[in-house]
Amino acid sequence: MKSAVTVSLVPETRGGPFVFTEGLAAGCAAAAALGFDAVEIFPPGAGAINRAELRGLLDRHGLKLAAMGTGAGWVVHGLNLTLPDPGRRAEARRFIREIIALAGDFGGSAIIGSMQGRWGGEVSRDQALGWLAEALVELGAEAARYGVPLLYEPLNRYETNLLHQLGDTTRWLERAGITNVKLLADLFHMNIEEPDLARAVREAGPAIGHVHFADSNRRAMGFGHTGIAPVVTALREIGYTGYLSAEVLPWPDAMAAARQTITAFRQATGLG
Ligand code: LER
Ligand code: MN
Repeated sequence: MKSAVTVSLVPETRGGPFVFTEGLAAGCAAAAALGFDAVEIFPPGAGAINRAELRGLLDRHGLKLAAMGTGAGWVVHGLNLTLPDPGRRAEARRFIREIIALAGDFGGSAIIGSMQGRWGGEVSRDQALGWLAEALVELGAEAARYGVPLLYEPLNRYETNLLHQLGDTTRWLERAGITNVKLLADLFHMNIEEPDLARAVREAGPAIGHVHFADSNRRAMGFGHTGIAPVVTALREIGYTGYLSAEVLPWPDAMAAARQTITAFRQATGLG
């Protein structure tokens, strides 16, 4: 397993669960200084990232790109994959495709979290899940062109009403015939939705492609009450070799949250 930490470049996410928010250069420097393997970047859009600058920063600091979030499509532009307007859904897919291409050039996966949207009003649950499935088929195929999976993240009940648990999501992906899409297991959402985190990990097995490493209160691991040892044991049992990526509140401040994360990562995994 490998360690990663989030860097958000979107001013609207201040106050949200992103560790570093002072720019790409500062975020990469801090991540490398603390010994992280990788950064997970939350960009305002694909066009906001200068590829040469990102390449230079990753190379200079010996970092990898763990993944890239697409949520700015929702937070900044109000787009998502289950909006009733077909034009807006198409815009949402275009926004995500561009991030898949950008992240893919760096060997990283794009994340569909808040871009999944929700059902309600004129949109039934079946209709929303149908549109989401269509989008994941198309975007999963796009990610395959870069040799990476697309990551789909079940969120807790306060953020979506579509899919909340790893098990339900795995079964839905299978039923819908969606390929090259892996689960993002966010331990914060799972703490709300899963009866047993380790069991959920074991049951999802190879379907898991990425982990958001957050404690019960969305602070750095160790600052809440999640028992991480059984979760890491379960991840080992399923042969997980991906990232434990800190998508956590910068509490009490960004450096302290990052330092606590890497300490907890080392204690829990014996790695790094
Ligand atoms: C949102 O709560 C979340 O967990 C993010 O990873 C989604 O983009
Ligand atoms: Mn997450």
